[in-house]
Amino acid sequence: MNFMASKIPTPVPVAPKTRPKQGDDGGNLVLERKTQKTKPPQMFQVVMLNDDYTPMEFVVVVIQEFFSKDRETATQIMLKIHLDGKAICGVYSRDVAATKVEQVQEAARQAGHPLQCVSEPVD
Ligand code: TYC
Repeated sequence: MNFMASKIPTPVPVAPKTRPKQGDDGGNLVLERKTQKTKPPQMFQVVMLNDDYTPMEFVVVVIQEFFSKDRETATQIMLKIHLDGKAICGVYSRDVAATKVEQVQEAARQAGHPLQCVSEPVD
């Protein structure tokens, strides 16, 4: 039996040699720079308000805990609130700012202090 006779080589397709036409990218991916369309999200500042009753130490601890400030920075912010009536504790996305306000309000409620803070859009 002649095994070699049944082994017909399969023709390998060869790509035709083509030259890119005028204005053709020759099959390459062309990336075009587009003008940025997405605006950065609106940010919200959490503003804490002064009152006559909440202990200074409580405010310092709240600012440390919920706004991730060290004790010195938290004390400076607390004193600014005490002297100016209010101060910004941090700037966040809408949802994070709303959560901070809830956390502060819940901590104040549990401790029986009238401490208030609000979230407001940054211009
Ligand atoms: N004014 C308060 C006092 O004299 C202290 C205080 C500071 C309260 C900041 C609230 O957000 C506040 N005990």
